[in-house]
Formats: sequence, structure tokens, C-alpha cells
Amino acid sequence: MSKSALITGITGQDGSYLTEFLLSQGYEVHGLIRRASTFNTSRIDHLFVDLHEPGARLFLYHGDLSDGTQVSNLIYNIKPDEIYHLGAQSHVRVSFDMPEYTGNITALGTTRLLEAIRKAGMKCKFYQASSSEMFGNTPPPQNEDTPFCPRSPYASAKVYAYWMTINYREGYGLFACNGILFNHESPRRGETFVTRKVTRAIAHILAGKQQYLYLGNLKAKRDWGYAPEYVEAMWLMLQQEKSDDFVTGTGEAHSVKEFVEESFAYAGLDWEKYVRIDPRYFRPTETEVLIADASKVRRRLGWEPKVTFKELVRIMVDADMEALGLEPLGEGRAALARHGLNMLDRALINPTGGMEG
Ligand code: NAP
Ligand code: F7E
Repeated sequence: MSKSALITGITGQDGSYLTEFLLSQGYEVHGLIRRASTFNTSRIDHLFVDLHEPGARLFLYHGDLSDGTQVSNLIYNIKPDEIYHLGAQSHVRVSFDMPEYTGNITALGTTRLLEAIRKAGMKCKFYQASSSEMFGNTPPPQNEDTPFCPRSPYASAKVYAYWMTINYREGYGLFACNGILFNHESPRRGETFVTRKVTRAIAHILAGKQQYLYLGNLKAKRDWGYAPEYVEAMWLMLQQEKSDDFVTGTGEAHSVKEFVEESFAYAGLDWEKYVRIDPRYFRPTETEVLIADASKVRRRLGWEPKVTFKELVRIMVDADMEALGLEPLGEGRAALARHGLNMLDRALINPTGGMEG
């Protein structure tokens, strides 16, 4: 019997890579999607097989993390072996504009799922998408014992969800894990997160469609990894005998400025000619430096990232160039081949449109 998994946030960056990974492992995958007036499944369209075809293993359901009844019914009806809870209002800057909504979805959404599992009396395993943002201003390196000091409504909501996950593990014996993941990026990264905003702008500048790139704080440092590798860590966490919490990251940090310099230089552009600072992108409170001490996940799960910072930059710049019909420079593709990873990602979102963030 193949295993089944329910993924919330299946249409997001991580949801799409996790779906690919679980299907490749023989899983039946069920996903919660939001009803929208436009198509919002472009990251997973390439995985969808018509349900009338024999062997279809991906099933999608409308729902929303604010709707506990629907979420509860779904869990009860599907009875998945594993739940990967990735759905969230995941944008830190946006969480300052929508603190109440962020709390409702990112914090209470987790409680709704945990309660549904508890009430159904099911044995399914639960993964909570916790975040390095929870560490906020606590000095690096950060590991599982580092105190939290959240610096945004998003981070505060994730801290609440983190503790609820532990509370249900300890109080009700649920198999529930927190994956405390540091930033992970890819060609499928949302266009308003800084890495993708930069690589997408480069392609637009090269194509003559954009003159300037407006950014906020260039000093902040992040531990950036490659997203497809991180979804495998999520899966490994749920394959253990006992549930636990794991910090997952590369252990190497770079500033936003370094990301900008590296990507513009790769494309043969002088970044200072194109980048402008717009205070609209500053945050009321900023998380300055995040660097993972991921020794536990390495030791206990054998998980180790392969893609380096420079390779990540090249993978993303190449993919955004390709999405606009430009000839990619090729080093991104070479890096993926070197690591035995999939070739460049064509499932790109909005190569042309979208709102800045
Ligand atoms: P993402 O691309 O922003 O995806 C978020 C997903 O949540 C999307 O599928 C989105 O649906 C869904 N969603 C949002 N609001 C919802 C609602 N009210 N009801 C149901 N679904 C809703 O995020 P990601 O980068 O894949 O990250 C996955 C998870 O890991 C998130 O919980 C994020 O906070 C957390 N995380 C991410 C990182 C990272 O670096 N990527 C690091 C640590 C933790 P739509 O497609 O309809 O918008
Ligand atoms: O910002 C700075 C910004 O929005 C990174 C989410 O996946 O990772 C992500 O959160 C840094 C910050 O990601 C712009 O101020 C400068 O210091 O790409 P970001 P994030 O806030 O780190 C964590 C781990 C998550 O859990 C979240 O879900 O870049 N920055 N200028 C900018 N950021 C944006 N978005 N736009 C700018 O113009």
C-alpha cells in the first residue's frame, strides 16, 4: 500500500517541490488549494494528471486555513499518513500590513489542523513549517536551543504555531515535528521575496523591459539554500521513529547586497547603475542576521545541502532569463547537473506581471 500525504500550501514554492518529491517516492498526494478567480496552480500544473486517467495520484481540494470545518472534514475523509502543513501568509513585510490576518492563517491555521487530527483520533504524522524568522534578533548561529525573539507579526505567529505543535506532541502524543527552516529559494520562489525580485529584475533589465530595481535594507544577512533540497529534509523528519524539531540551513550567510552584487556580476551588469533604495521596503523591525547551526539535522537525518550560494544565484538568474526567452548563461544548469539535480525549472510564475513587494 502506498502512503498518502496531505499538503497545505501545495501551490506555493515548497508545496510544489514537495509534491514532486512525494510522487517520486510513490505517495498519493492530496493538496488544499484556495479558490481564486484566476488560475493559481501554475507551480503544480505539470504534475497534474486527469483524475479519470488510471494511476492519477494527485488530488486537489478547495479550502482555506481560516475554515476549520472544511480542513477538519478533509483530514477526516482523506485519513492521510502524513500532513505537511506549509500553508501560511508567508511574507514578512506583508505581515506588518496584515497582522490580524497573518495571525489567523499562520498561527491559528496550525491549531485548526492539530485539533482536527486530535479529534479524529488519527495516527497521522504532522509537519509544521516553522521558520528561522522566529529567532529574530537572537545572535547567530541559531540552533534548536536558541531562544526566540520574533521581530514581526509573521514571526510571532510562527512562534505560536511552533509551541502549539510541541503542545500537541507532549499533551496528546501526536507525532508532530517542527522543521525550523532557514531561507530557501529557487526559480519558483515568490516574485516579491528579495532573491527572486533581484534575479527577475536582472532578466527584465537584460530584455530592456525594466530600468531600475527598487530595494529596501541591503545590510540584512540571510542563510540562503536551494528549496528542492529542503523539502527532502521535511520528509526525512517524518520518517523518524520519534518526532522532534530540526533546524535546517546551510550554515553560511550573505547580505542582501552580496546577493545583488553576485547576481548582477553573473549577468555582466554593474548593479550600482540599476539598484535604487526605496524606504517603502524597509520593515518597522528587521531581523538582521540569520545563520543556521544545522548540526542536529546533519547528524540525525544525514541531511546536507549541496547547492552553494553562488550556484543558487546562477540557477535563479538563468531560470529567469530563460523564462523571458533569453539565452541563459549556463552556469546554473551546469551546477544542477554537477549535483545530479533536475535541470532548470520551467514552471515559472509570472515572468512578466505582478506587484512589487
Ligand atoms: P509560499 O510560496 O508563500 O506558499 C504559501 C502557500 O500557502 C501557498 O500555497 C498559498 O496559497 C498558501 N496559503 C496562503 N494563505 C492561505 C490560506 N488562507 N488558506 C490556504 N492556503 C493558504 O511559501 P513557501 O516559501 O513555499 O513556504 C512554505 C511554508 O514554509 C510557509 O509556511 C512559510 O511560512 C514557511 N517557511 C518558508 C521558508 C522559505 O524560505 N521559503 C523558510 C521557513 C519557513 P496561494 O498559492 O493561493 O497563495
Ligand atoms: O527578505 C531584505 C528584507 O522577503 C529577506 C520568507 O520565506 O524567509 C522569508 O522571509 C531580506 C530582509 O525574506 C527587499 O528586509 C531588502 O531582510 O526575501 P525576504 P524573509 O523576510 O527573510 C523566512 C525564513 C520565512 O520564513 C518567510 O516565510 O531582504 N530586503 N530589500 C527585501 N525584501 C523584500 N521582500 N523586498 C525588497 O525589496
